[in-house]
Amino acid sequence: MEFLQDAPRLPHPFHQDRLLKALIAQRVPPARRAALEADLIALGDYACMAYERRLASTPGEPVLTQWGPWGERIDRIELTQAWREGPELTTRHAVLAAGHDAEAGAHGRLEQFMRVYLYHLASEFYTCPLAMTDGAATALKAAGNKDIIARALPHFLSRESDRFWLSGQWMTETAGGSDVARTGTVARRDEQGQWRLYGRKWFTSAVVGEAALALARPEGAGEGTGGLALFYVETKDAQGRWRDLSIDRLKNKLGTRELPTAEIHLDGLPAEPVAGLDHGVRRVAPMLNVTRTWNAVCATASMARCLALASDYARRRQAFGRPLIEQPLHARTLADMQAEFEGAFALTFHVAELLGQVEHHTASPAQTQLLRLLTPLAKLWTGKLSVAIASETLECFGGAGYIEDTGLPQLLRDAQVYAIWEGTTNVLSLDTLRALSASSLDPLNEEIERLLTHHDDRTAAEAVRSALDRARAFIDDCGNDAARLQAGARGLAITLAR
Ligand code: MFK
Ligand code: FAD
Repeated sequence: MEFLQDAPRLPHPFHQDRLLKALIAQRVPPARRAALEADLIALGDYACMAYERRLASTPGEPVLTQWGPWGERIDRIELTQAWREGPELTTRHAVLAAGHDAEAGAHGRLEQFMRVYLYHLASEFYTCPLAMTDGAATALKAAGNKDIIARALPHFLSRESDRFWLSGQWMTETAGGSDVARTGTVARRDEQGQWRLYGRKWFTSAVVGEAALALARPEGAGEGTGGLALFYVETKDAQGRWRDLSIDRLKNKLGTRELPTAEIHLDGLPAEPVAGLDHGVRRVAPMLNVTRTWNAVCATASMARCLALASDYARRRQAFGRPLIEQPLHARTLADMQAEFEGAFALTFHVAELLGQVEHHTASPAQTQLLRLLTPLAKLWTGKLSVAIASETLECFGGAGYIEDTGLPQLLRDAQVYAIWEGTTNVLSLDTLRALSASSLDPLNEEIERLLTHHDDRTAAEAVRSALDRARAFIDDCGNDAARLQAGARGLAITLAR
């Protein structure tokens, strides 16, 4: 009989996840575990179902229809099945709302990001607009505009799908995505005093969202990011029709193909300033830091999926007389990947926990500073590592890893986005310098010493101390030479992250 290779099977993402269970045991109060685990099991079940469904059918993609049968502009987008299921599933299991749950307090963020971690791969990047909605809720709370908070947050944080709204994050334009100072979108008051936005946004990922936070320059304002304002917009009228915006096209992307990322024109879209008419970047920063945390969690979830499949396959595939897992070099390859992944997992969930502590004012000043530093580090390091691990995973499957209907190539294509959006590796390396320049390294040292003493791991303690010493020496050595400091920023950031 002809040989047929056993396909890899996906272990249950919650029941079989040793790291996640250990994290719950260590960091989640016993009284909160049952409710959390019920949601994690349900999201794990959904992930298993989605994995089988993906293999059984051709993956879907969103479709934009711009014109109706009689010539009217409609810009209707049909979404994939996972996207249609997203609102009901994620509100039921509080994938977003858990992070803002008053009862959970400082633990809310950790519990939320465990849900995100289990849901992400099944979501077909519905997590992207969820992240932006979470970021919008966080930025609006920080800005303190009572009217907008009262209007938007009951929707953004809803646990009922029919009330739930998604928010976009409209920053990138043709002239600049990293350098948003080049924003060309203009805000102008109409005769009734209503602000309206005019311009072109070049990448809008939650184009189906009901709201967005958008950067625009009020007419007559100065140049640079200081002259930008942050605006809150609602995209649809009471009948569900687009208000004063048109969708030019959906992007034809390397990966994240189920995510409808659009180019749009704003043609007088009504808008409200979130807080004042300047310093838009400062005001959007809380959103950036939250979406960067989501990015790190989702990149880590992609690594977990890669390792789960590669490890399972290594037990099913034979070469040279034994299963791959019994070949010392293959076992070593997987172990190296696992070690890198576990480091990324620890870093990422430490950021998630710190975020909750800072938001609930239970963090020390040193922990607050550590969060500011670790957020770009976690984002940039997991972004890069997820591509390396996805690439190695494909190789672990040999030729099968290169073949589309195994579903494996998509892991690599999708991973490439984590390093690009929400600040590229270089931009986040420079943000690391920004975070470091805001204060000295001493409180960081103290906090890291405290963590390492707690973990009682001398080798790790020495490695971290030596990385910090090297970072400090490099910064001191650069003195006022900004060009040298910037040129070394990526090396510095990656050393610190690892
Ligand atoms: C599935 C996974 C989920 C992920 C979903 C992702 C969806 C994808 C959506 C997107 O990609 S949205 C677009 C994301 N775009 C970016 O992330 C922009 C990248 N560029 C930067 O981050 C630049 O560094 C930046 C635009 C911030 C540079 O602007 P500036 O004005 O030249 O910087 P400047 O003057 O240093 O900073 C202005 C203020 O912001 C300063 O505060 P002050 O006004 O009080 O002095 C900075 O301290 C503050 N700031 C900047 N970055 C900050 C920050 N504050 C806190 N945290 C930060 N990260
Ligand atoms: P550029 O800024 O032109 O960067 C090009 C290169 O130059 C990069 O390698 C960068 O690291 C490097 N570089 C830039 N400045 C420096 C510097 N000072 N020093 C060293 N190197 C530097 N944006 C939104 O606003 N909303 C969205 O919903 C959204 N969705 C997206 C979805 C997808 C799938 C993708 C791919 C992008 C999305 N983006 C979105 C856009 C994304 O945030 C930008 O593409 C990203 O911030 C980079 O900007 P850019 O494309 O203009 O590249």
